[in-house]
Amino acid sequence: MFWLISWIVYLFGLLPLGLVALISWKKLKGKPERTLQKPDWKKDVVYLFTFPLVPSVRSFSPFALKLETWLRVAGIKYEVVYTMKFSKKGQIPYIELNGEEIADSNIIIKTLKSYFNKNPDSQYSMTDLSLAHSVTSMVENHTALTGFHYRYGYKMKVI
Ligand SMILES: N[C@@H](CCC(=O)N[C@@H](CS)C(=O)NCC(=O)O)C(=O)O
Repeated sequence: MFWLISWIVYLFGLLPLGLVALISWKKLKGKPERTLQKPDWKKDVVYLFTFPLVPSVRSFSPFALKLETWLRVAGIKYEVVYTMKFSKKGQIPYIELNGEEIADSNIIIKTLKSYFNKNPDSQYSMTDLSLAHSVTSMVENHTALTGFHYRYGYKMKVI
């Protein structure tokens, strides 16, 4: 083993060993634990984390707009917390419910439907729900990206 290390050092210098040491140290150290944004939460209140308000629309995040609208339609008690801090998945919106962070609007809706036993879609047929699923998928995974490209690619002022 020692001869291998000395040959590596001889051929490449200390750089590869330094890199291996750095990667191992980072892996051993692990990720810093995330702390709750709302440590003083109340039971069964949904804390919705979203971008701060802008003058022209309720939210400039389409996903946050969808989620907040769904919360209102479902009649679930929620509080909005404006933030620029992203979720553990690196996105906004996300919620904290009873001290637990849940990210991704679709996962949040699915979780809340089952936790609060609320389903505003219950009167729709399987055909309607399938169509809605396809349209949501198309809009969120494709159309929205075109909008983001327009907004950030062409319209965002470079500071
Ligand atoms: N699938 C996610 C998408 C959320 C999303 O893309 N949010 C945007 C803001 S509107 C974001 O956080 N983008 C940052 C990134 O993806 O790095 C959801 O439904 O919540």
